[in-house]
Amino acid sequence: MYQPQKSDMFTFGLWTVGNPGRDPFGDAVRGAISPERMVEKLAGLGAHGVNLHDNDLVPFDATPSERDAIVASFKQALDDHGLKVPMATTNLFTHPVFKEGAFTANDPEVRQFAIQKTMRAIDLGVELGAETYVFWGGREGSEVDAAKDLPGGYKLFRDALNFLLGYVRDQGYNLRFALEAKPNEPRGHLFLPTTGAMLGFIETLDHPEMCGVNPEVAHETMAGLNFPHAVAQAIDAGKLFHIDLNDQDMGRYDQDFRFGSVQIKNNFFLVKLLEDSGYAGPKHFDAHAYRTEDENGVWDFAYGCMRNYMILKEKVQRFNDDAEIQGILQDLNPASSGWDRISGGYSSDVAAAVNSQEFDVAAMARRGYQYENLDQLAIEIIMGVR
Ligand code: GLT
Ligand code: MN
Ligand code: MN
Repeated sequence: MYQPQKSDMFTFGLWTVGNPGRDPFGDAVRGAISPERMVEKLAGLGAHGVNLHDNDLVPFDATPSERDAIVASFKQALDDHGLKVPMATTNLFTHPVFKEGAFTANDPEVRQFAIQKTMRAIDLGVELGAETYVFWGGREGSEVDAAKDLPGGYKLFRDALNFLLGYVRDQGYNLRFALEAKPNEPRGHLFLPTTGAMLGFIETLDHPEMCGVNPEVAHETMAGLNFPHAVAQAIDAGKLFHIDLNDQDMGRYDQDFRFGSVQIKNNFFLVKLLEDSGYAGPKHFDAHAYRTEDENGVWDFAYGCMRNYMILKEKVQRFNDDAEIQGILQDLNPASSGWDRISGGYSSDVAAAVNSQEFDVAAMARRGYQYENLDQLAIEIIMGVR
């Protein structure tokens, strides 16, 4: 019942299951796993697809013929195991050339190189079948604000994205951009730190209709925000193009833990939001196994992410089918012809009617809302006793 199927649309990055466990204080603890083996193992576990940065597959300094051989072998593995590449992205953060930024670097040569690298990575992603292209500005930010024209940084980011939107249109690619926010790490302060900030920025681009967001659990939580609320705003705006699932303790570094391992209640409401809204895109686990793990632990981690989602999805179904809970929710949200007049839009007649309306404010203020009862019922479902 909790066994993931390809139709569940679970995906992993090559950089996630391929994470060797390096951290700022310690070296890699696991050896490299070939992309072909990752494809085979993920397909066996029930995943739908695998995502990648250009350099997860093709090394930074590969020659064109080396690139073609690597891509051909990877495509063969995808075909052999029926796995898709729904999303691709560019690594604009590992190489030292990007230490001061990529699209927002002060050095215009670095910015042009970042554009060239991204155009080539877009070509690679499209060649592999990607329909979503993620932009995570890992080095776009600052520690030393004295060195940066801050509004100018936003203009540089916009100019780069507008140019790349033009490139995608010129090539006739079927590709949408998904912008991913993060408050900090690896820079002291990253530009566009939250999903809400991204949603505002998108409307300033040349083709906002081609751009949405890729919110990540860990990133919003690092900023002390409630992740389901951020995702809700993206859904409301029609901009939830992609999602990065993982888990995270509030107030910590970017932990990227197994989905469902930390904030069970928030995870439940996140799955409820995704399922109830009919989100049909990939559910990407941007997470990695603990540093304690060998390769077997990596596959335990990957299976656990998907299994936890499936379990929470079944809990959501229970919540939605629970007559007592649904009765309370109906009481809490009564239909109202009075409100319908307001949501139907402004008119001077309705304004006059609302102005002369009489309210029993004391009775309204005395009302109880049964939230203790409702929340306890939700908790009992999540804890498996209801
Ligand atoms: C990096 C980052 C992620 C982004 C990836 C896309 S790379 O691992 O921490 O949150 O989604 O560039
Ligand atoms: Mn992260
Ligand atoms: Mn991410």
